[in-house]
Formats: sequence, structure tokens, C-alpha cells
Amino acid sequence: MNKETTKIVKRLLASPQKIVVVGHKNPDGDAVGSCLGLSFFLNRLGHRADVIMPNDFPDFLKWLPGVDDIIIHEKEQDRSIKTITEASVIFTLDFNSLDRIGDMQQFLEDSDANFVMIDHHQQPADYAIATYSDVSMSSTSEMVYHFMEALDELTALCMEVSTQLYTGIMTDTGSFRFSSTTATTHRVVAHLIEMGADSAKIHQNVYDTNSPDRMKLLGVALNNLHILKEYNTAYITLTQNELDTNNFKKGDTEGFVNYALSVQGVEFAVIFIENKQENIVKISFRSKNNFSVNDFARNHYNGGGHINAAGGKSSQSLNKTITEFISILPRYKDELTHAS
Ligand SMILES: [Mn+2]
Repeated sequence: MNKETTKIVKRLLASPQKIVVVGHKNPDGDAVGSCLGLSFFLNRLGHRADVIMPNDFPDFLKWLPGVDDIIIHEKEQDRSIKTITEASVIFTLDFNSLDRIGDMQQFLEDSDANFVMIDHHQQPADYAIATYSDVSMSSTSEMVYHFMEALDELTALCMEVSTQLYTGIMTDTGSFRFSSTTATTHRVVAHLIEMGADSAKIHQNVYDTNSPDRMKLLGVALNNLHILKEYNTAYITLTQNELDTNNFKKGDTEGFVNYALSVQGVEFAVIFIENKQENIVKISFRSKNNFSVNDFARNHYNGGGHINAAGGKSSQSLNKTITEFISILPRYKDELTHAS
């Protein structure tokens, strides 16, 4: 975090504040870990910080310290709105545009609070008085650590904050394997372990939580794996019917796309998931090396994200979506075959 931003934040936090910490819709490990970590930290500094999430988050995060106090806007609207209205400072974490928080958007826009953004996604919007944005960062949770460091408050690291931030960094780096994982990331994580994060236990809590239904659905997904060797591309499809027969629960398909990316030689992996309720096909993109799925998702699928991980959607049928996808690939053949 640069000096100017640090100065603004220090001024904002010079006296006890009522603070709201907000994560994005469909919160992931990084959103939940970073928001909890920051709120515990701010509370330790003598502020009153509450975490609000637009909607619920996956069960594999529900063991984290502090999860029971998270306000889920979708479930407790009145409490959420009251908390937002009373806040003097609002931190927005792991997203950078207010349209990423669903129905909460209007309440944040109506607020007179000072906004602070901590985020590592591309193209941050301009709503915050202090914007700490760094796309080279592994995770927002790592940024919360650097935020504490910039404020000279790393002594406030406790077992809880270490556990929360470790979980966010671990999940957003695919367990420290994505290229965004730097030597600094490992130094941060080492410090978190020293301060009480139990890495083996956190891995178990997060990853060894598969339901039999999810494993069966994974079997279906792997059966639907298609390899387009010519383009170093692999994709997986899941129909609504396949989801239904395997008692799909939200979050069950999380990470499936990585199996496609793990096929030898594959540089670009996609999963297409039919969603009859919203009448769309949800799409996740992953890549290795220099192929930008952020650009690909922005250009063709109304989405975006990071260079190696992005999301998007299509309002066509699943079959049409696939046909169209395959028809786009030749334009990227050079990039896809000369990547690395
Ligand atoms: Mn993140």
C-alpha cells in the first residue's frame, strides 16, 4: 500500500469508527477470509467492525473464527441496512465495482461513509477515498496482511486473524500453486503459521469436505470432458438435468474446471454449467501462462476476472453456447498454441 493511501487510511482510523466490511456476491474463501481477518484486526484496534456479505457462502468456510457474526444481507436485510446506514467507514474487499454486490449496491451508494477498497482484480472503479488495488497480489487476504503492515500493526496478528488470512490466501492461490504466488506470499504465510494458523488443519477443513453427491457429480463432469487438441483447450459441460440427478448444491461444481486444466498440454480450460432458473449458462475459464481468460471472458461472455481465472455467462442454450465457443477458438489459435 503506498504512502498516500496509508496516510488517508490512518486519518480515517485515527479515532474509533463504526466500520462495515463488505465482500462480493457469492463470497469465496478469499472474500470471507479477508473480510473476517480485517474486521477482527479493526476490532482489536478499538473500532466496531461488522462483516456483511450480499449472500451466503459455502459450508467449507463455516468453521472459520467469526463466521457466526457475519451478516448475510439476503437473509437479514433490515439488520444489514441499519448497519450500513450507521457506518462511518466502509471497506470493500475482493471486488472493485459496486455492481458486484447485488441488491446491496443501492444501500452502499446511498451511504455517506468513507469507502476504502482493498482488492486485486483488474480495472478498479473510482468510488473509494482510499484505493489499495494491486493486480499482482495473490489474494485480497494477502493484501490485508500488507495493509496491517503498512499501518505498523502486525503485532495485532492473532491466531484468529492468521487463520482467516491463511484460508483466504490458500484458497485463492489453489494452495499456493498459481503464478500469483510469490516469495512474498510464502513469507506472509510463514508468518501467519508462526502466529497460529494451523496449515494442515485448515487444508483438511476446507478440502476434505466432499459430499458423496459432489463426487458423483464430478464423475459426470469428467465423463463430459472434451479435449480440443488443436487449440490446447479442454471443456466440460453440465446440464441442469445432470445437476438435478446428483442433488446439486451450490458450490458443488467449484474447482471442477481445474480438472480440465490439469490435462497434459491443455492451456485453456472451460466449464459450461446450465442454469435453468436464471436461464443462462454459467461459464468459468482457466488458463496457464499468458493466455488471458480475463480478455476472453470480457470480449465474448460478459464477464472478466484475472488473466488465468475468469467467469462469464451466455444467454443462449447450452448447445448453442458450445457451438459458438468452438467457432470462436480459431481466432485464438496462435495465442493458444504459442502460449507458455
Ligand atoms: Mn480474491
